Amino acid sequence: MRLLVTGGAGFIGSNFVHQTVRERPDVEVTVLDALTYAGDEASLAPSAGSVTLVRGDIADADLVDGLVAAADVVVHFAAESHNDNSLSDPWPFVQTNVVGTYTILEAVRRHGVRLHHISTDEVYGDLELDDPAKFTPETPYNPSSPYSSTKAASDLLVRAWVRSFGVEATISNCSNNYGPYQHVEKFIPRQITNVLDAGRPKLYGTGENVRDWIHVEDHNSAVWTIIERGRIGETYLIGADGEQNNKDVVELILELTGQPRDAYDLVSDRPGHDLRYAIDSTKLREELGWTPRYEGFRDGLAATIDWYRANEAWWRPQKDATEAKYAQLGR
Ligand code: NAD
Ligand code: TDX
Repeated sequence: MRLLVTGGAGFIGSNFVHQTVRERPDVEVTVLDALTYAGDEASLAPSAGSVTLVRGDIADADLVDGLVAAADVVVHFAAESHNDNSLSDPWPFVQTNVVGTYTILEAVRRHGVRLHHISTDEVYGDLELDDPAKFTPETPYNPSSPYSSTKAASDLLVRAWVRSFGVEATISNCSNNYGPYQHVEKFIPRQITNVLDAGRPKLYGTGENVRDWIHVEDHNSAVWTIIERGRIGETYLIGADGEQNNKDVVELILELTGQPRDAYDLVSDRPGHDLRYAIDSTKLREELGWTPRYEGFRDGLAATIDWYRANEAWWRPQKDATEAKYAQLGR
């Protein structure tokens, strides 16, 4: 199989590439990545000899056309992915997430190539803290931020291209990922690297917001399950029943790094901050037989802390610029 991975130098995409190279030596992997601030060639280092990296933009129709024509399957991870950035400057989110996905769709339509589109649970909006409900594939779309609204738009484009043009695509909407190679702007790596830097974790608001955490390896094993066994035109929700509020996560990071559990700062809240996400992954588990392998969040988080401790050379170049951006926002 010839596989084109967009966004393969980012967090989830690079982990997907490593998992693929490790477990499926018969797959020929090409990565298309613009290497924005969020993409890093160094994230692909462990698989360097086994993949081809093309630096380019998913909205570049000519480039995309040639790469898609030479592929059997496209897995589309590339996106602008950070909510806080989308509040400061929404335009790159419209350009990459909407126009970029449109460009990929037109290429797979022309060449009859199978597409798997990677999306997020944030397209469903948020849930109340005390609501037992979870998101299901039937939950109406109700995105809150420029980031999530452009991801919702990209999902709807994929659905329309399936129905109108017979494009062979599947979609997955996953909950919050954690693990190696995640940019230090994101919640868990930001707090881990703050502590490793003798700084303090920064909790937005009161820290009550709930996220449904999944290890990135489990997300990617689900993506492979859907590529191999998913029904064309279907949407699968990926989650591992990992609900935690942000305060509990910060306290656990502090405990695992030997710090007092109250050694964090409360900072100003994110505007429009979604309260709670929770995924019901019954369809993926029952229809396709997928199960997550990472059982305990505590063990996964401890391993992630060890990874950041051992890989300072990877995250250090991004840290100061990231914190300078947060300082401007008062967060
Ligand atoms: P990331 O920001 O770490 O990586 C995104 C990658 O896309 C980077 O390598 C970047 O260089 C590349 N990219 C950005 N714009 C591009 C363009 N115009 N052309 C080519 N490449 C471009 O993001 P991530 O956290 O790895 O997320 C990957 C995908 O998974 C996204 O589609 C995101 O919406 C989705 N997702 C993420 C999470 C999460 O918790 N991180 C959860 C659910 C879904
Ligand atoms: O310093 C922080 N302090 C804090 O309390 C940061 C950076 C975040 N937070 C809070 C905001 C959220 O409630 O932590 C939670 C997680 O924040 P992010 O890591 O920014 O993730 P989130 O906004 O939940 O979105 C993530 O999950 C869904 C990814 O960034 C998206 O790409 C994915 O679609």
